[in-house]
Amino acid sequence: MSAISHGDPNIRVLIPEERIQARVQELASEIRAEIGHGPITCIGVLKGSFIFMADLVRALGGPVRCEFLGVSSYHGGTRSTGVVRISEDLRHPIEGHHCLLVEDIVDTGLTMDYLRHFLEGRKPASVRTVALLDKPGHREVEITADHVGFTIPDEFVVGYGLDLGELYRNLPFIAVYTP
Ligand code: PRP
Ligand code: 7HP
Repeated sequence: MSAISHGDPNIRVLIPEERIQARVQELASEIRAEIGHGPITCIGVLKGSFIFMADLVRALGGPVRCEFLGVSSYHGGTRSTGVVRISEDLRHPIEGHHCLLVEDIVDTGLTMDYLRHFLEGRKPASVRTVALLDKPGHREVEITADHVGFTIPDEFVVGYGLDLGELYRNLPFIAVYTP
């Protein structure tokens, strides 16, 4: 049996696909209501945000630029190393742009905190943040995304872009992983 099937004994569905899809539409409406209908530069944090980013930019509609930052702090495990490493920079300048940092999850908060400052250093017109998942029980820095899809308990989750050792990103739902 495939390690990513519903039959995997290590995973339990936490947020089904339909709820994610409905919430992404709502988030897009909230974000457009806040930023307006002008251009938004969406900056997806790789790798985890790639599926959320793909769904969100289509839901946002209107003029949208897509940029990505390659970042990693978990290095394959279930605990943050506390060191945020940028492995791939933005391809284009964002000076004067209204930017939206797109994250799959805020856990310790270290990544979002670091990236917010990093982006502000590039002189954008504004930086707003969206995270599909928020795990507030695990914070090491006080930060909350401007827009949050779901608040989840302090458990390790996989699916919809989130991985464990690079597996499970392709699940269409969010699941709790228990070894
Ligand atoms: C994950 C996730 C966020 C970050 C959140 O990335 O995608 O970017 O951790 O955690 P934090 O709030 O504790 O900083 P990871 O380092 O696992 O890399 P990946 O996205 O390539 O899986
Ligand atoms: C990073 C991360 N990656 C996958 N699942 C989680 O619960 C995570 N928290 N932070």
